[in-house]
Amino acid sequence: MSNKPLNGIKIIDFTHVQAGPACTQMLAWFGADVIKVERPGAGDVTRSQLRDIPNVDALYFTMLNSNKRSITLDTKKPEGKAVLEKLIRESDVLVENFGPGALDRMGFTWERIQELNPKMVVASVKGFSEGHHYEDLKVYENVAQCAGGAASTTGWWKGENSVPTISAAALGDSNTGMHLAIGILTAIIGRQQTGKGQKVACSMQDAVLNLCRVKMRDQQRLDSVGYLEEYPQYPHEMEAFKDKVVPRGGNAGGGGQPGWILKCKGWQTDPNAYIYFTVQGHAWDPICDALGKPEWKTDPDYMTPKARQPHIDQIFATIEDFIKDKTKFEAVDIFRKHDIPCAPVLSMKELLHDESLRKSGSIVEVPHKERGSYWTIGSPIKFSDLKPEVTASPLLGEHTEQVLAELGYTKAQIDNLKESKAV
Ligand code: CAO
Repeated sequence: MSNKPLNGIKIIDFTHVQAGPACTQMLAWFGADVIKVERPGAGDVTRSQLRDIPNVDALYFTMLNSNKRSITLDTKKPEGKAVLEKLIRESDVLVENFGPGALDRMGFTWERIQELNPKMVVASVKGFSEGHHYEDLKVYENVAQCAGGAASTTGWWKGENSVPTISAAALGDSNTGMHLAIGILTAIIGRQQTGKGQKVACSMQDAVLNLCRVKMRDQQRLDSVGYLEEYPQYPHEMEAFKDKVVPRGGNAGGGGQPGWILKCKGWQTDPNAYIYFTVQGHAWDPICDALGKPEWKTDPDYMTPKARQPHIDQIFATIEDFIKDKTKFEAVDIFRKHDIPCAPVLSMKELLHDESLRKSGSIVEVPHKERGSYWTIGSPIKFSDLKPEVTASPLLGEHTEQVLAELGYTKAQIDNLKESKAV
């Protein structure tokens, strides 16, 4: 294996489902030795969830656990605890996303871990942060999206579908894992200065809220100004602001630039025949040129963003009319020549087969012992001197004997551990 920046960092990966595994997978891509610790016989629940091939690790597992090693260990048995203690003594980081208190109940409190290895970084994902009035709650993705402000601000503000809405993007799970990865790397750098490890925690609520920063901005603007001029409710549906609660904005831009999802040729039958179009404030002239509407450049009703806002629906309707005989790709090809920020709405099928994504390593095919091969999402972070290579997720307990041998266990001791069902 070529030299990678995190080579030499040993991580006990006590994670399951998505939030924790996404974090440790990324650290494994960058060179860390990530040892996934799983319950004998069962393993991470995602191994068997939503299987597409009988008796083979599900894609849910393989796509979140590449580049790791797997050992089985019953950490509630004394023999299993002893193995974990040895591992803790020899590792740099322990990452976990158990329900609240589970690690303590297992006997591995922060104090105990510090006794075993004062240099250890212990990183946790929980639903809510320590001391929060909901700290005892177990949390999954959509719960976090509701608790972190994403659901109340996503979706439609009128009609029968005007309910808080969940994003398909894993804002609660993988996003929290990415935050945690930053925390772990920071603690490792901190340890270089102090010689000591520390506890790193990221709650799913906080990680979602961190991505909803602009909505918290809007709440404060609403409190002081009384309305939000870039929201689709302004200026024709001002009653949406009367309670001074940030309303859902449909597909509006969210920043200072109005935007919307617009229909292209074929939208009647293709659910993704759309583009996202942004009316960038200072780039109005190119939009007028692209649409063949030069008169709008000097029309006082259209010249400034403020003047345009009351007509924004009509502007979007005009653009839709212009692209109604063009596919989403043809439409983008026209607008890109005018430097207009826009993109086609891409389906998962299109993304999976996207040549550019495959070329850049963002979508990769990985050989797997039991599946044949599978496609997964590679590192979204690109480096000039590191090309993360994605290797298969481990089978359950594939590396148990190897890791135990590295910890100094003899063949006879390993057999004893197997007999006691501790591994
Ligand atoms: N050996 C022995 N016991 C083990 C073990 C092992 N190798 N690995 C886990 N366990 C035990 C734990 O110690 C715990 O035991 P107790 O509850 O008796 O102390 C038990 O397994 C269950 O752990 P859990 O509470 O984490 O599992 P759950 O399925 O009930 O809950 C989840 C799952 C995700 C809701 C919960 O873990 C959670 O809230 N995690 C924090 C937030 C989070 O990360 N959520 C996102 C998950 S990604 O969608």
